[in-house]
Amino acid sequence: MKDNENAAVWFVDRHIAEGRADKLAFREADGERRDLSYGRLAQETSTFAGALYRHGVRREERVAMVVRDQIEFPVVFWGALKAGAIPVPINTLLSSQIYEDILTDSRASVLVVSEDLWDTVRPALDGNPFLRSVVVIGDAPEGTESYTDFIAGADPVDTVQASGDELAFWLYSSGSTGMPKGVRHVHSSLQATAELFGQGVVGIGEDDVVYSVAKMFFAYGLGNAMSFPMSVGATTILMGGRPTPDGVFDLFATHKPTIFCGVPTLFAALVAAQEKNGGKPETALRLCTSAGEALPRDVGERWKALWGVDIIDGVGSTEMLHIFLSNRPGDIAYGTSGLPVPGYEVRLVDEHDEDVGDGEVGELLVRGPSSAEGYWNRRHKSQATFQGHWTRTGDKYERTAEGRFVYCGRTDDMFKVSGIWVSPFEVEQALIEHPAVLEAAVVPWPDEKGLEKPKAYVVLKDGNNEAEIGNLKDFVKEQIGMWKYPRWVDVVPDLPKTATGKIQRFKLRGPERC
Ligand code: 3SK
Repeated sequence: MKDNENAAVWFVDRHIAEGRADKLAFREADGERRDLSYGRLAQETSTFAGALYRHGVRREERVAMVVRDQIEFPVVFWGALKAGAIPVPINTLLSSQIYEDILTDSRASVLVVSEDLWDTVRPALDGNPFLRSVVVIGDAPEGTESYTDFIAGADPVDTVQASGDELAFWLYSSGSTGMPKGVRHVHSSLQATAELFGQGVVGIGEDDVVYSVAKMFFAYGLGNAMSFPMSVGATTILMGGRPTPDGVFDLFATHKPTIFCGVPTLFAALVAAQEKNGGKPETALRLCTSAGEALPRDVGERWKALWGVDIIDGVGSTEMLHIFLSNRPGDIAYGTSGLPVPGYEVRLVDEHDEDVGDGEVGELLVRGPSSAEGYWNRRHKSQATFQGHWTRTGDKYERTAEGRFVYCGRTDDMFKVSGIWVSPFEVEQALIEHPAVLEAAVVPWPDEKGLEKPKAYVVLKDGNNEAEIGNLKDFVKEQIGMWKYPRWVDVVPDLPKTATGKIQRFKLRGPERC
């Protein structure tokens, strides 16, 4: 991509010049099960851009998207970029109140919504002074326009010239607490992540078929399912609905993805389901990626034993757009987040911003070409996160003597027991090594003296009951030491999580925590 080029030229229009007009870009595995070739994608994005102009949308105006993983997602996203507008994909699992907050905060003038999400989005629009067009993909309720009518008769337009430094799109980071923040990204970041992680680490190529359980509104899914495959002319399988183990097994058999991008909770559920079903799964997979939270070692090793395919676990952030620290094919240490992705640099620092040595815990800072421009209208938060070239992640890590990074928790999840730091993640890893435990979350809880001790919430695997977990406290003590074991264990049906699968430990903490 040239410095003065709109990202849509490299990701969309280039494929026509390179002879891929007939190549399959996107295939829906559910819903209407439609296909979209690179040729049609190029045409439809130019038409969508023309429709935006016709509706009076000007450069830099925001086009909010509450759109499922379906073929209109890439059309609206790249169509908006072609017009010089700013697409703002939004999590499809939010409440009406949060949609109202985000739509007001972003001041979007156009909103595109998938039909089945309309009932939740509709109450968010009352009194919104910024929206001029509300477009529903499907039948248009009163006061909206159907997607078909919105684009009907629009003249396709040429992609506007834009520089790599110009703002291209925003993503609202889910934020484990409080109101999501609009993270502003530039055109060149899309290509940087596709080249550094997608091509450089995953080795994605034109013949790959990708399936990502992380949806495209999430930075991890946007790269996995859209920009990485589109950077090489590969194919993506889209599933709009919620992934279940049976749904994923079906998709593996029918669509034969070669790259599967998952999250730890789903890998754990797939391993448990496969172990229960028995037999050796047949797939076309050559590599899996994991992110969202650290992949427990046990889950990675059991997946590899069952499928014979590695999972490269990595860590990224919405602020850095994608993964910057990762294991690599052929160089994997399960239970670690691997090494910096070539093209990124990382540091671990203490509370005085001094670098810490190997074996010590510090906050992870990262620098690289895909960092965001900042948050929208959050000056103090932007200043606290984006410090010169470095971006603070809020994650605590330890670097081993071999240079691999081991996740220790969020800066605000760590707590001290008898004056020694405890990483909830380490205790959770020990708990899920128990054969009856599917998932675990550990939080500080005050004992009778008001001193904080670990408390565990565990979800059992299907078919297991409390009688089968035996003494989980001793089980943990034996693995990771006396002071870290959970003093209380509650068996629960599920754990509170963000839409992208991160455990919301703050929801489990006792009210007394200072
Ligand atoms: O949570 C992560 O690890 C992640 C990875 C890629 C892109 C975005 C995020 C938040």
